[in-house]
Amino acid sequence: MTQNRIPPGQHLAPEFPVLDLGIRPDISHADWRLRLHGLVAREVELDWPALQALPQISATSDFHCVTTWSTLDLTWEGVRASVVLALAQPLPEARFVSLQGYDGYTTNLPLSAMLDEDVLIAHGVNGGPLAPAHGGPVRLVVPRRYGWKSAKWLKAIEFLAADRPGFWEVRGYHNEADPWLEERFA
Ligand SMILES: Nc1nc2c(c(=O)[nH]1)N[C@H]1C(S)=C(S)[C@@H](COP(=O)(O)O)O[C@H]1N2
Ligand SMILES: [Mo]
Repeated sequence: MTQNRIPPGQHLAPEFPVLDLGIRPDISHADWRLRLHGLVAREVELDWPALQALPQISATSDFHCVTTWSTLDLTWEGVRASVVLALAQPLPEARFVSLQGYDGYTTNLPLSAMLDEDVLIAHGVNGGPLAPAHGGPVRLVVPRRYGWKSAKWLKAIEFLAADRPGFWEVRGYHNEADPWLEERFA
């Protein structure tokens, strides 16, 4: 059964690898903020207690990095991205989001993809808090896209009318990043 859960060109990693640009920001729970801005009716700055006060869920999904490793059955704890985004009341013109991490990393998604029910703003994985190396205190998890769309150390979500390619997207990675279609490079 595991086999048909591994997208083409991927292989199973022995554990959950760590991959990023090598800048690992050290953000305490007390210092963490998530800013929602751009085409919104209400700009929001969420802190750790405010995130904890939202409805918490736990959801299991698979993770596929474009460098060909996959990790199955990661159980994430956090808040549905759709719940967080609704706080800002996105304007009708908003059709894309730009995600920014505390390391300066950016990536982009259609707003509709951010609203998929399996997209999580996560602060825990596999029964423990999200380790700093995996993007703690808080990261995005987008199971239906290659891992580079799952921004670690999540700092800001900007709502846009026009798409704005992120760090890897401007360096030749595919804008859509569906692992089942092998959308690796543009
Ligand atoms: N802020 C930030 N998020 C990031 C990255 C990064 O360099 N910076 N790398 C991406 C890539 S390419 C992958 S595969 C995943 C890896 O997540 P992991 O280190 O928890 O396995 O994080 C993604 N999110
Ligand atoms: Mo990746």
